[in-house]
Amino acid sequence: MQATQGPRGKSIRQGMVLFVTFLLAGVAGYSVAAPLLKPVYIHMNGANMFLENVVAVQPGQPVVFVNEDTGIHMVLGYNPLTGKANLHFNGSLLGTPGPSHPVHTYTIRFSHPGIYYYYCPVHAMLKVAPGNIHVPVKRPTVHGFGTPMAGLIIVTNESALVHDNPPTSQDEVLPGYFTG
Ligand SMILES: [Cu+2]
Repeated sequence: MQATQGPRGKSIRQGMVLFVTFLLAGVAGYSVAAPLLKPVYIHMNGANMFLENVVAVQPGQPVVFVNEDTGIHMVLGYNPLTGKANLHFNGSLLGTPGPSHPVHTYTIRFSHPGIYYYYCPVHAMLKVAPGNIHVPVKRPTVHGFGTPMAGLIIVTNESALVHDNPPTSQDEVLPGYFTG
C-alpha cells in the first residue's frame, strides 16, 4: 500500500505546482481561457431529436453529444448551400440500456467562429428546398414529433450568446431523459 501512496502523493504535489503555474500565468497575462471552458452538452433520446438543437460556444469550447437512447444516433455536419458533408464533423453514438450504464458521447471543438449545421443521418436526410438550399427532413419511417433530427452550433466570441444556452446543456447526463 505504501508503495502506491508515495507516487500518488508526489503526483498531487505536481498537480498543485501545475495549478499554481496556471494561476501565475493568468496573473502574468497569458491566456488560460481555453483549458477552463466548460463543455456544452447536446442530448439525444428516443424522441429522435437533439434536445438542445441550437447552442452557442466559444472557439475551442468542447461540444459533447450524449446519447441517452437505447438506439444508435449519428452526427454529421453539412453545408446548407451545397449539401456537402463535413467529414471532420462526423460521429456515431451507440445506444445505452439505461441510467445504470455508461453513455456514449462524441466531442468536437471548433477553432473558428461560424455557424455549423448538422443532422443525424439515421433519422433525417437532406432534401433540396426551394431556393436551392439543402435542408434536413425527417425520414418517413422515423418516429418523433415530426421535426427532423438536426441542429446547429453557433461558434462565437460573444459570451452573452453562450450564456443563453438551455440549462440542460450544462449537464452531461440528464437522469430523467433515458428512453428507448
Ligand atoms: Cu438519430
